Amino acid sequence: MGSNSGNDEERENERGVVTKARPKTKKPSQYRVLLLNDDYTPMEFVVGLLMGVFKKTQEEATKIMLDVHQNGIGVCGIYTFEVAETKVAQVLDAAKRHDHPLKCTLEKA
Ligand code: TYC
Repeated sequence: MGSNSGNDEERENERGVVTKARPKTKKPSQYRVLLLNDDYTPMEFVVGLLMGVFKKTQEEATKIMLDVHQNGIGVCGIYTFEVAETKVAQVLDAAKRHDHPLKCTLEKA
C-alpha cells in the first residue's frame, strides 16, 4: 500500500539504533481554492485579487475571472491546507473590507 510499500528493510547505525532504510513519508494533501461568481463584485477587483493573492499574471487572472463569471465557479490554485486556508481568508477579508459579496472556499484536491 502507498508509495513506500514493499520495503521493510532495517539497518543498525553506529549507535546500535535500528532504523528503517526508507522511513515512511507522506506527501501533504493538496486543496483546491475555489472562487464563486456573484452579480456584484467588480471584475477588476477579482482580477486584482487573483494577481495579488494568487500571484497570477494579468492574463491568467482575467482568464480565471471570466471562467468563474461564465461557469459560476472556478479554481484559483492548488495548495497545501495551510496555504489554501490563508488565501481563502485573504480573499474573504479583502471582499469584506470593500463591501463585495465575493465568496471563496476550498476543497480537497
Ligand atoms: N459576475 C461579476 C460581474 O459581472 C464578476 C465576478 C467574477 C464576480 C468572478 C465574482 O468570482 C467572481 N461584475
